[in-house]
Amino acid sequence: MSFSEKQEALVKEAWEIMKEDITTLSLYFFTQVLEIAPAAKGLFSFLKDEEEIPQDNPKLKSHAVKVFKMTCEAAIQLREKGEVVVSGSTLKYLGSVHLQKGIVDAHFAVVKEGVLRTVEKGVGEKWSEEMKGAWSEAYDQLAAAILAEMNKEAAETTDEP
Ligand code: ISQ
Repeated sequence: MSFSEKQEALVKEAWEIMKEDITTLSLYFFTQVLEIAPAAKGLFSFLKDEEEIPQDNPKLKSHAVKVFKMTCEAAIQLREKGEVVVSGSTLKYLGSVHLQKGIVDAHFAVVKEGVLRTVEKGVGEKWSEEMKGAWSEAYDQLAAAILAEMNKEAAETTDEP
């Protein structure tokens, strides 16, 4: 899988704009995902009893920022590192937690839609098909890396006597 210099530049351009308003955009990201898939509220202890998505819940805010920032940083570093690198966590942990929550391919597609909608909102008139392509590719590589860890852990668990 390749990530071109142009794609890297587009992802970085978007990040420079989005980082100014990271909390609002991260909440927008989570809200989008939970609007597409309301059942995903059940995945989070701080959301499972909520009807509406609370915009002022500090736990939600900090988790949303952590996840969205990590996604952006993985995209920014992709070309330089030549692989998905996550900061503030490890791929092994992400594989393990998603496996434990019963996450499957289709869930990653929902979160992808949330990421793309958020970047579109964040960058405004800078949004383009090319920028969408760059974020799609970066996201697909992050999702593939997490899914690979999930499969690895699932295989290890099954192998145990
Ligand atoms: C899981 N992983 C990343 C982002 C998410 C956003 C909303 C719900 C679940 C999520």
